[in-house]
Amino acid sequence: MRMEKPHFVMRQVRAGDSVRYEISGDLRAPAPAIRDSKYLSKKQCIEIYRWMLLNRKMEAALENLYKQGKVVGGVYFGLGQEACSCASAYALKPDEWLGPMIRNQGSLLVRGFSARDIMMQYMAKSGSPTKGRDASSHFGDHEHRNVVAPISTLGDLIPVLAGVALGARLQGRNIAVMTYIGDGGQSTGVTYEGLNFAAVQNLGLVLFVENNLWGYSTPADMQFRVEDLAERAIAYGIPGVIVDGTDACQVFDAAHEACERARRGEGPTLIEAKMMRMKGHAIHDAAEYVPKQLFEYWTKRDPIARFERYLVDVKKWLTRDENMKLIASVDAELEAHREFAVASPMPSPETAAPGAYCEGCHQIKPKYAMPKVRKIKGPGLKQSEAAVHLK
Ligand SMILES: Cc1ncc(C[n+]2csc(CCOP(=O)(O)OP(=O)(O)O)c2C)c(N)n1
Ligand SMILES: [Mg+2]
Repeated sequence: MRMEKPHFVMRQVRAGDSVRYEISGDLRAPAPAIRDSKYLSKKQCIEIYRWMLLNRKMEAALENLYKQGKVVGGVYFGLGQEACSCASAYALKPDEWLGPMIRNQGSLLVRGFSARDIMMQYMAKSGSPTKGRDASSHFGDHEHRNVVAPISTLGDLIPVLAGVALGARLQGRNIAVMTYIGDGGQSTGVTYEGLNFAAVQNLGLVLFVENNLWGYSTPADMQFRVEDLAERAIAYGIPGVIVDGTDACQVFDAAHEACERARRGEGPTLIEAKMMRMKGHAIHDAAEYVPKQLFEYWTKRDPIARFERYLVDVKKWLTRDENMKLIASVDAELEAHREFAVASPMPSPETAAPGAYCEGCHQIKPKYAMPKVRKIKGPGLKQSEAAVHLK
């Protein structure tokens, strides 16, 4: 799935203590056309488009809530990455598993969290997924939505998700499990360990490497030497795929094919999604270090505008009127969630301590049962040495 290669070079310019980046090359190239999906129906394309709209509009609402002083802590954005979050998670089945990273708020929506859950979480409301105990992304749902709660340490979700796939394998099932890592985070040791383990065990891990060109304020060119991060798949002995992360159809098709491979028990896939982080690292970061031309280049590749043009002008799957109605319905849904979240109470002080450690208040039940194994009887084997095999 080779894609257009942007031909520009970033250069670091130092003057005394200050550092800035200059960019040179051809930044005038027009956005390529969306590629038709091999798998998505008209209805599914429109559904993904709706998730992407909700993702973006929810983040815009969160920015306003932050400016009104209603958010506790920061806000993280996936602006420009909505196609990658939404179309990837859309490829998973309900009983499969997702481990989202901080920018994958769209994936959380697709997986069944509502905009109000995410907004209440940022405002640390008592009705939020963590009941006000965390004010950003550290939540999941093991019971219903099969979402593993992330921790901040970059890369640590990879072996965890590999472990979830191994758990399913011990139940005699091959499932797809999906997680994400940034261009910065993929350089961590645990990324290597987790992916290598998944590779040798043929576990159904679908790893999206979200190459958004920045790891905090460090440009991609300054943190790895390979041209495409998908090349790293060669070192694990697994397929590496490159997609245009701003093209929802390409993202879905790659995710779907990787999930199908996982379900066949053929092992992990690394998918590099090329796109651009269109805001700073978080709301406190104005991203002034990013050359303006880079924003202009990627604005032409805005995932929602491109998908909208594709659905309305190219495929004619939505009339202008239907598109307006769809946008209005997303606005209305979001406004109801925003109002609910704002009006809901903060936790009362006495709820702060209980539940931090389980005092019988949680029932921790395994999602899966015990491994399905059988004992192999062999001559000369003591009972305790008997090997176990999967059924
Ligand atoms: C192991 C580890 N090192 C450093 C950090 C601090 N940190 C948090 S986000 C970030 C930048 C991540 O960049 P990237 O992986 O490209 O993801 P992006 O923010 O671009 O989505 C850093 C260095 C961390 N959370 N974990
Ligand atoms: Mg990055």
